[in-house]
Amino acid sequence: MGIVNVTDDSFSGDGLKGDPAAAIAQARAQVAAGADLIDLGAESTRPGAQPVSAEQEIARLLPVLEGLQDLGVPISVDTRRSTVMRAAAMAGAAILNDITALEGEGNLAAAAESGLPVILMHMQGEPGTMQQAPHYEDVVAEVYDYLARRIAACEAAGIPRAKIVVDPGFGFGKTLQHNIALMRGLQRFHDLGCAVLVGVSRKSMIGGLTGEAAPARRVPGSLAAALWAVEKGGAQIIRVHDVAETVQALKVWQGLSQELY
Ligand code: 8Y7
Repeated sequence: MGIVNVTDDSFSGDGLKGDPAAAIAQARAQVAAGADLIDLGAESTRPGAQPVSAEQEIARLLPVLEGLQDLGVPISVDTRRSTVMRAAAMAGAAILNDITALEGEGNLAAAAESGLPVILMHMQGEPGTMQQAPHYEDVVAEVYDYLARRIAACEAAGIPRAKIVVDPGFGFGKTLQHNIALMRGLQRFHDLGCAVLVGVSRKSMIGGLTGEAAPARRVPGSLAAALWAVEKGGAQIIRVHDVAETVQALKVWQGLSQELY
């Protein structure tokens, strides 16, 4: 899954300043590089980021969705708002990616009515303050139980388990130790009966393990984490900034592991 941001800033320094043409070109380049999905987001959750209204979010997303009707791969829309979910679904979005696991007002209903698959991500706290003091007794068990409860809420709202992807939410209210524990415990999440998504591309976890402060220089570490998540954790979807690099790494891993030759 290639990441395309139409925000004024982003965690990874690739914010495209709300320019639809640049976002469209980036999505097409990622598909050419081998992306099977594109995740499109218009709201930065970075601490201190400018708040974006629902109207602005929709105004940024729609021209990009319209410009990518013929993209050839499904587009997920990263949003926490039910109004944005409805507008995105109307404009051709194929998946809803909600970092609040559809906890927002009306989100379960909007997602169910859309009939689209959903990505449920775990987060402790709120984006602006979640990294101040993350705390868990048993991070894997707590994140697992939270996702199990959100799957149950989805099913009660009419979203079948077959349309749900789960995501432990790396970096969202987690210390380096929590992120490492979740990576090591990733296999456990398959008991939920859903596809598992991992998003660690250029994140602080890579910085914490390497000492590399600049997100743009965390590509090699992100590749190592992606391979680990697939090999040891059985992750089915890897959310990344660097599609060509990740696809090449995965092709080598697949060639070596699956007796294709
Ligand atoms: C994730 C995400 C971000 C993630 C899912 C970044 C929107 C931060 N991270 N969505 N979004 N999972 N499902 O560094 O890990 O890309 S934003």
